[in-house]
Amino acid sequence: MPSLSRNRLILGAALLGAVGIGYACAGNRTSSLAGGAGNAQRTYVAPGEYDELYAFLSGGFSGQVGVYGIPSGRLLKVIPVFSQNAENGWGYSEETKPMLETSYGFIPWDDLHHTALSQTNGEDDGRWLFVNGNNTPRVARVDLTTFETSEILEIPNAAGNHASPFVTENTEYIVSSTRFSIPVPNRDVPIAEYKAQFRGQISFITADQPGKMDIAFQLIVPGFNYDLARAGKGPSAGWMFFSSYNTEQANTLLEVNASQNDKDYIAAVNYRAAEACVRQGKGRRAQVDYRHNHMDEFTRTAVSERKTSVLQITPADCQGVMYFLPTPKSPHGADVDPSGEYIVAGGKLASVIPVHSATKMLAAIEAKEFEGELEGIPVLKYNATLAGEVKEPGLGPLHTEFDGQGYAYTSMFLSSEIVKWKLGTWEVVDRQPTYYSVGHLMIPGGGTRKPYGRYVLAMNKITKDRYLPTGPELAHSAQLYDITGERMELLLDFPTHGEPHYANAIDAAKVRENQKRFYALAENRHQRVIRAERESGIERRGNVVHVRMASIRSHFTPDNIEGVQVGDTVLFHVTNLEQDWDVPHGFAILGAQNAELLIMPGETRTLRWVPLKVGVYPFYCTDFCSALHQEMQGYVRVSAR
Ligand code: CUK
Ligand code: CUA
Repeated sequence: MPSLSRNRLILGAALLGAVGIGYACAGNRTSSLAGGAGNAQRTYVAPGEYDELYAFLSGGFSGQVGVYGIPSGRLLKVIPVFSQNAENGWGYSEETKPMLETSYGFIPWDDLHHTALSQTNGEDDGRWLFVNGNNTPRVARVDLTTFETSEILEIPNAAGNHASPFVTENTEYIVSSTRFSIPVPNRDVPIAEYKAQFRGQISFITADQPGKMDIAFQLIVPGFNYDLARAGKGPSAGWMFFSSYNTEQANTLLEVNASQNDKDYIAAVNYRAAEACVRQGKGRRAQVDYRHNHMDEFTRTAVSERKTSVLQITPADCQGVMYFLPTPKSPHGADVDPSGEYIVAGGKLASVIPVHSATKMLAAIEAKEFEGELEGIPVLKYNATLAGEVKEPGLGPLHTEFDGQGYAYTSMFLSSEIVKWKLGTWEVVDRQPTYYSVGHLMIPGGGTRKPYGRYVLAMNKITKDRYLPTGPELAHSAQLYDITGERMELLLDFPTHGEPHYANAIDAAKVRENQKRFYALAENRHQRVIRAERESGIERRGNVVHVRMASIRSHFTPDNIEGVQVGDTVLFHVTNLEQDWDVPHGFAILGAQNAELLIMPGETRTLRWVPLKVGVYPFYCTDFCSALHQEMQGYVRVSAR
């Protein structure tokens, strides 16, 4: 046995050496385990007790969101957003399919990177979680009373919706910008004409009315890359700050490197000025094609509507809408501290972390301290806006969050660590290794006026030897640190669902009490609802057979169905008649092409089935609902046409 564990350590060290992760070594692993027993107590949530926080971790290429309890790291739920999810029939039931419609057709997948909680007065309010779809540009709203995706908006003139969603102080807007510049409107042009024909685009999306998300206006900007952003507050209220690079407008990164410029930029967008510009009638409506999908509250059926125009403005038409703040090499994150005074850039190839001052920026704009302009957009002087630089912080600074106690925490991708530094003095005061290459990090409320603080969560890009291996594909990892003391302390590693890029966490008290327990049957306005078993029945219309079915512990009505023919389209509209918390019923039939249904109490869900062969087909409840769950079943007879 001893030789086995020793071999594992040696193997681990060899693997790490091969990928060049300098900070990680067997020694580090051992020391991180040293405080184990005490740390275990701090993350232990006793049976029957609740976690302190809900954490929402993006699922990356899974298209979903993982909901975890903090500090335990326990997975509570996976919320499908841009995905089909067999677990609850999301994207398979007829009611949910329209949520995944886009102008490109039905797209049941996306790459979900970033989360943003709704805010009131700059604080997380626990109403909604917004997320982005990176690939086919979309943003979505998740309702935190149901933990269900309630709305998806496609974004026209976007390609690669990485820079989104960023929420403003009172959820007036969520903001999204395109990662890839493309021709606007998109058309057939030579790629080499990038500079002349390609444009960037920043969308301000109204978000405070559920079911009514839409593009308020789009700012059409030069074809640079615009990436991560934060809304301002306090002295920077009314501004958004984006990291921005590739101002060379290179269309290939093979020969012309997008990082050849010594400095890139933070793009500062004054959206109050943009609103004024729109009010003055300086926008123009452009023809586009995009979709808005939302879940109707009473029919619990998704509606997908096509939209055909969008309001656009440009910096040239709207003076004072946009400025560039020079920032060392390829900034990635652009984060605003709780006071709204400091804008921190993560220059991933830079050796310092530059911090801009909102007050100095406003004064510099007033005094016109410009070093030039880029396609008509003023470029401020570096020293005119700079508040300070964190020197030699580590390698590869990416993202910064704040604890509300005057400290900032920056993730260091290349040196695999979190670096804690002090706002104002710019001194590094602590650093702790991550296992391994950390991307985003998250402090609960860390992007708000009032951080909850207490913890920082690292979301790592490489897991290597942290967990039991599971073949070629290993679990991704998150790591929880206690930040209540002077030094950060690693408390917990936990594997995640999909790849977490970013996350938010919120005091459980702001969400827990608002949970919907069931849908009132009396309010169910689904087209084929039944409110009692006697209303159930079978109706044929041409080749379509509608079965209105009741499910209640522990039977379906009807449970013997005849008269179905090969090639018919059978629609099982199953209403769950229960009016109690935690009694879903499931529904599946032999040969079902559309997975299963999971029907919440008081809800109606529809499974579409086309039988292809004669025979007798059993159906049953898939969710263990009572002692007689196994008896909850029935038969459909399928005859030749
Ligand atoms: S990010 Cu999406 S590639 Cu730094 Cu928000 Cu990682
Ligand atoms: Cu209903 Cu099991």
